Amino acid sequence: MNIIVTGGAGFIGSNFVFYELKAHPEDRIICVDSLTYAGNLSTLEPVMNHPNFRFVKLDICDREGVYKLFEEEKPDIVANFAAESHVDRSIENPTVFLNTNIIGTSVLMDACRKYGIRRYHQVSTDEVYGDLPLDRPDLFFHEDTPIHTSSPYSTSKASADLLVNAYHRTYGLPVSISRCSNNYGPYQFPEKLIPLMIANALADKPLPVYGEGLNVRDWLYVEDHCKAIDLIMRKGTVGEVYNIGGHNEMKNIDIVKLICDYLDKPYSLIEHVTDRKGHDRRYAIDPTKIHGELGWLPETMFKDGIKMTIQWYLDNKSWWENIISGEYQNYYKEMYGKK
Ligand code: NAD
Ligand code: TDX
Repeated sequence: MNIIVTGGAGFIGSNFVFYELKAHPEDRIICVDSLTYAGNLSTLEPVMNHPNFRFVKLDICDREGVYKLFEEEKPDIVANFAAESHVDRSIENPTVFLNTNIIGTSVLMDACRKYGIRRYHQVSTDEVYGDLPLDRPDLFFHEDTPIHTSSPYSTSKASADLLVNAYHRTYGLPVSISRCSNNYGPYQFPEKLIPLMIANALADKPLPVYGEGLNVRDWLYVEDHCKAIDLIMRKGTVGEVYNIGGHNEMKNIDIVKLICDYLDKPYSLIEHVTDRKGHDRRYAIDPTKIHGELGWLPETMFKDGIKMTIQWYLDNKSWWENIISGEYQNYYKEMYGKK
């Protein structure tokens, strides 16, 4: 099969490309990425010369370019990972989120309609459900939990999900949607909580925790997410949504302390900074459906995954040191007012 993976130079997309080439050597992966600040071609270096891999630098909003690619490659499956993905950036500048996350999704699906497709898979997020109260540990997000978004990012992702459902109902497009909780692992851009804290702790810089650090996220190792998407896009029921999560809820402050412990850094590096506007309190996924229908379960325990992740950042300093220079420094100064 020919599989287009958009956003494959980013965090989850690149891990997915590696997983697909390993797990399905018979398939061909065409990676589409416009290489924004979050996309990094050096990540894909190990597979650049793989006979079943092609990289195409292309913006998913570029209709002409996308149609030309579909004509050339005749994809069987499109897995759309391409997105603006950072909540804080969406609060500063929503427009680019609306373009890529909504318009880009519609361009890809128009191409699928025009050229035909076996499956269009939309990689979505648990953030479309909004948040849960901190004092109700009995509540979880189910696939039929109403959409109730907080940030421009989550609203753009929810809008895309609604469009995907509309293309299924109106045009009969064979779609599926997955909504996953927070991922961690290798190649995550160090603006996100875990890699940011690792990079700062290694440099003995302050660790900026929003508010009291009591907000809760449900963490999943990236390869487990990739395995779930692989199953859904190949075997999941057309027209369905699948939640993906590992029942691994943690308070932000506990994650930051754990990273300090692993790196033997003092908690005095922790600095409580102004809270994120509209900060979602708790995310918690109920993954019963994907387990029951497709047999998926997370395989990586957090205690192992976080060790592997920290070790990866220790072993691959040049990867993240390169990308946190330049434009990122300006963003960081604006966010936290210091270097
Ligand atoms: P990321 O920011 O690391 O990577 C996004 C990639 O998309 C980058 O390589 C970027 O260059 C590319 N891209 C952005 N705009 C593009 C455009 N217009 N055309 C082509 N390529 C473009 O993001 P990520 O964390 O890997 O997230 C991937 C997907 O998974 C996103 O759709 C995100 O919403 C979703 N998701 C992420 C998480 C998480 O914890 N990171 C959790 C659930 C869902
Ligand atoms: O410096 C920080 N300090 C801090 O306290 C950063 C960057 C984050 N935080 C907090 C905010 C959140 O409660 O940590 C938590 C995690 O923050 P992020 O890493 O920015 O992730 P989050 O906002 O939860 O969104 C992530 O998971 C869902 C991804 O970025 C999204 O793309 C995905 O959809």
